[in-house]
Amino acid sequence: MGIVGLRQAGKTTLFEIVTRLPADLSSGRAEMRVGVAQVPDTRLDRLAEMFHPLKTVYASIEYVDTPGSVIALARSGSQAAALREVDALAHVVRAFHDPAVPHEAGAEDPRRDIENVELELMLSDLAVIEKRLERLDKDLKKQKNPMLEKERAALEKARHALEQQQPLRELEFSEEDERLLRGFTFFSLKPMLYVLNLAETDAGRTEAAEDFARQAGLRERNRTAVTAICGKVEAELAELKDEEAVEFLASYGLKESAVTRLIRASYRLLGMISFFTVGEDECRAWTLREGQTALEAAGEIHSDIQKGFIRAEVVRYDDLIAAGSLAEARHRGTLRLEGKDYLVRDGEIVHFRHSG
Ligand SMILES: Nc1nc2c(ncn2[C@@H]2O[C@H](COP(=O)(O)OP(=O)(O)O)[C@@H](O)[C@H]2O)c(=O)[nH]1
Ligand SMILES: [Mg+2]
Repeated sequence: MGIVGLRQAGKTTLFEIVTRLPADLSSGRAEMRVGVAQVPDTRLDRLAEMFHPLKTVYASIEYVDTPGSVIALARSGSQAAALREVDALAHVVRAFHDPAVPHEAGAEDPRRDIENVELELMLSDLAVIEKRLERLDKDLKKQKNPMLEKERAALEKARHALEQQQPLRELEFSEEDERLLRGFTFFSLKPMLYVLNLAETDAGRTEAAEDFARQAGLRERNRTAVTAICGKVEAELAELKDEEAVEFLASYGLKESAVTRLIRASYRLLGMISFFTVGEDECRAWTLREGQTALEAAGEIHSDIQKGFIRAEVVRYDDLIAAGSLAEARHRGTLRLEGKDYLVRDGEIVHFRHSG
């Protein structure tokens, strides 16, 4: 997930909180920085209580911090190309006021920033489309080709939307068009998480994201989510020990860190689900996309397990908790045997029977 936004919006602060990486003292660095965040999961915590494993492994998301302003970035060739590689964007939108931290566009105005950044991303996509269409027109003049015709039609549909200032993620494309367009890695087609960076005085407003989404008309938008966080409060929180953290949160009227919510929202927006493997050695969350099969799930763990796949033993999280043990779940019949094509669902505990 690429963290983008205007200058001084709080991108690096957010990046360092979610990845728990130390502050980068070489301020003004020009490169992108990559880090990994663990995805908090109370289900996995509960499974670990049941199995007392030596190790508990959470799912993870890779975040990329981008330097400077996304507006400059979208206009530059090489950095824009690097950012096109991410699966989704997290746009950090500044909603805090601090005279000591000047805002790139004057005063803070989240809706204006969202519009401006979206416009820039759409212009960048449009440039890619124009270039490709020019090429396609030349090729199609030389010779008819139904595949290229299809590509041209999909690109023209995309161009039309962008000219109406409609981001591509809001369109409905056929599966074939979606496949044709995927290779262009358009910015405005990527799922978008808006991260409102709140003022300290608003840190306790847990409804801030929902309110803003409603006011700004972001709720109905496809592949779009909104979450809120106060970068400054969370950065201080990250420095504290557990007991102190609880007290600190309470002083803002909060029960949990907003980071948990933010990482979960990222995971959902990316269309990821988790299945679990359990045992005395390890309890672990593995990542799949919705609609992937038991055979693909096996491949996530090891290619040998995939190759030697015989059956998957599957039990829903709630059923395992209700049963209290795998043996009891088997006894109750809530633990099932499934084949290769079984579609794994979020929260299932899976054990693969395999040969070799
Ligand atoms: N007052 C206040 N300052 C913040 C907040 N989040 C970040 N900052 C400050 O804003 C400045 C810019 O933050 P940074 O994360 O470097 O922004 P970036 O340019 O988008 O990477 C830093 O001095 C941060 O300490 C916040 O929630 N409240
Ligand atoms: Mg930065």
